Amino acid sequence: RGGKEDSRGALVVLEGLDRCGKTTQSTRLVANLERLGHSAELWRFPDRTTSVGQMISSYLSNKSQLDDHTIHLLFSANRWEKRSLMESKLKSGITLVVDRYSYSGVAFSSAKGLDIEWCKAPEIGLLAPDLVVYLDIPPEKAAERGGYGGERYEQLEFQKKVGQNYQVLRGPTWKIIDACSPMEGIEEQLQNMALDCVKTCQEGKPLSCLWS
Ligand code: NYM
Repeated sequence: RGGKEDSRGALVVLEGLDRCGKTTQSTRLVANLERLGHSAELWRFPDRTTSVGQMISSYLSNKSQLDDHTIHLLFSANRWEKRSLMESKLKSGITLVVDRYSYSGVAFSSAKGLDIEWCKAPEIGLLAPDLVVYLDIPPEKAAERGGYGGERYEQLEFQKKVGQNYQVLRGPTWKIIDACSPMEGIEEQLQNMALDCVKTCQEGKPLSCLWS
């Protein structure tokens, strides 16, 4: 235990409302980890490159209509189709920085009125993140940031509900960063949180599964 043979990468997830700065910060985090000598990759969900991902993308851009349960299960399937690759990357020592994960799945779908436990069920058995960083922004502030891009869900009233659902999902692996503070400060806090997490994973912290 704690020996080099147990060394694995960390699963770091960034969550937050649309336009909270997740994409910028996850990109910077990967660059910073690599600069410090860690192997790291940037992942995102939905992964729009797969055939399931293309169905999701077409739904998000209002080019297709799907029942709320159906699209929920597609988002989940999109994570399941990546699960084994995710596990093998982590086991080979690569840290994965993931822009959105199961928490987005649950927070967004339950904002439409779906039962939260029903929403969590298909996520059971996916890999549990070692760290979830929530970039906290008031929905009104997020809406001011250059406007929403016009995809489905990018509306103030909906985002308020999503924010409330995220609060319900918060657990012990969550860390909150004020997304309205200066960008450099966010970058530094995020880097320090991730480095601590990478260290505990290198020291042999076992991989676990959702929801734990
Ligand atoms: N989204 C994302 C969901 O509704 N369920 C999910 O499981 C995931 C991963 O898709 N508004 C929503 C949140 C976003 C949208 O994400 C697309 P992005 O980060 O804009 O590509």
